[in-house]
Amino acid sequence: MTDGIAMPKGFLWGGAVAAHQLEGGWQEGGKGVSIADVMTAGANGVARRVTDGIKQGEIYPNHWGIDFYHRYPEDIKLFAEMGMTCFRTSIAWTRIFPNGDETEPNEAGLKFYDDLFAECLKNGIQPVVTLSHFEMPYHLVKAYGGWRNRKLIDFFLRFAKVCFKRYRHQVKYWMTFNEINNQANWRDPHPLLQNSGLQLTDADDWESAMYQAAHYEMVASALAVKLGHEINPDFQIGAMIAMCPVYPLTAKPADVMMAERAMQTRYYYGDVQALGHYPAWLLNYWQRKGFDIDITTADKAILQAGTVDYVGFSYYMSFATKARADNPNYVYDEQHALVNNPYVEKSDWGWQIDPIGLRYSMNWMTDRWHKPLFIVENGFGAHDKVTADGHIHDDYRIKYFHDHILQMEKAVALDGVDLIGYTPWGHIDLISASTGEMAKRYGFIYVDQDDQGHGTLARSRKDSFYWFKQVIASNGADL
Ligand code: BGP
Repeated sequence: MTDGIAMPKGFLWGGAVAAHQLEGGWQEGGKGVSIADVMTAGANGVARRVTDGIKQGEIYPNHWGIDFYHRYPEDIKLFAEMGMTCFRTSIAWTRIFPNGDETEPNEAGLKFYDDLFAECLKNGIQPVVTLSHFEMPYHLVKAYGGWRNRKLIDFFLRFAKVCFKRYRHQVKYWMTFNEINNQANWRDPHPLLQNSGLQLTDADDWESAMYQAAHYEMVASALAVKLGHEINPDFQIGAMIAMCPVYPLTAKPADVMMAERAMQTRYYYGDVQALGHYPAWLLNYWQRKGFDIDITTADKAILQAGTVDYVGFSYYMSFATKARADNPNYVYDEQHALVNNPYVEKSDWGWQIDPIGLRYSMNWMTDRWHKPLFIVENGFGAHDKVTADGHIHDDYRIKYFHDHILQMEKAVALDGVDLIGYTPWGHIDLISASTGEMAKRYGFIYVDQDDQGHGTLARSRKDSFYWFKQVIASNGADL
């Protein structure tokens, strides 16, 4: 179709991954064990688990990823063939500080990213880097209790400083914590552990523990923003928010209020990171609950001084909610507050497909945070089939991207949203973060591997590869 609207000159088109979901090589080059390395495979509705260290007989798909650690030169050639001008990945914290609390970094790990970024730049692709993407050193969980401990701020800053200094000429766009708000959304132990390294016991009040951990992460993020600008004033350092707008199921005022509270709860992180302070409703809520969150006067100044340059976000789906009589104060608890939205379709994994929700979100964030935006994840996880002709005809993925990119373009061209770029998630098939499956594929590039890690690992181009190539070549005009 040719209904697209060209993006402004210099708009970044790329793809996005995270180190632990594709690199493999989990014990190479002196790498330490990350939280992702002790997460088992899930599948068929069975959730992933975090084991206490590496256990015999368990499957840990992040150990092998798609072997990008060894194959990246070949993969980057394919990215360049597609026309990508940027590539979002993370720096595995455990390659640089294997345990997280060392004072000196691991040179072999730093060298790996020297080479990776050089290979990208050689191919006309600028790296966009997330510092922490669900892969903190496992040792920091065991020895310090993860982000419930203020000491983590220093460990993260040391890691950030080493990366900022080492790659100051190769990387301009950075993000501190991937989907920092996810830990508050799902309100179950897995994301809390995955993102914040919180191993909760029955004695813990999970909710205040979560707010405390998030606060330390946001202080660390704000300090990193300030430090990064000192190291290179041209750095652009962003937040990274998982954006799933929550709609009221009906126009009943109580449903609208519930949806508003859902948005406030899911996105207060953006308020803190972009505006530099906590919103009134949350301070009031903590007071009513009797939560005594450790927030010092110095912390408040740090948050104010370290607001982000832009807001990176992932967008996959929207949600809907409604008020309940047993919840008169509109407390948002995501596990119990969401309802089916009859107006949108769903993926095989139940993720609601809502292209207009992307445009809506872009408007909402622009109005609220007044920062440039960067879509650093968007995509369609699906079961792909290699057909008799040896190809993957993923017209469903093309349709998903067509519809979302069109809404993105309207937000820029018709609503005045300032957007830096667009990096579809998992543009090369990789290990799913939530399920540990290989079968949940997002890529334009197919990787021959199954959930058990069997396969040739050969890469091939799906139909969507050629489609996205033409989108990039036309700067978004030819969808
Ligand atoms: C986001 C994460 C990614 C990624 C993506 C798709 O939440 O930032 O790491 O994996 O979602 O999710 P999944 O892999 O669970 O399908």
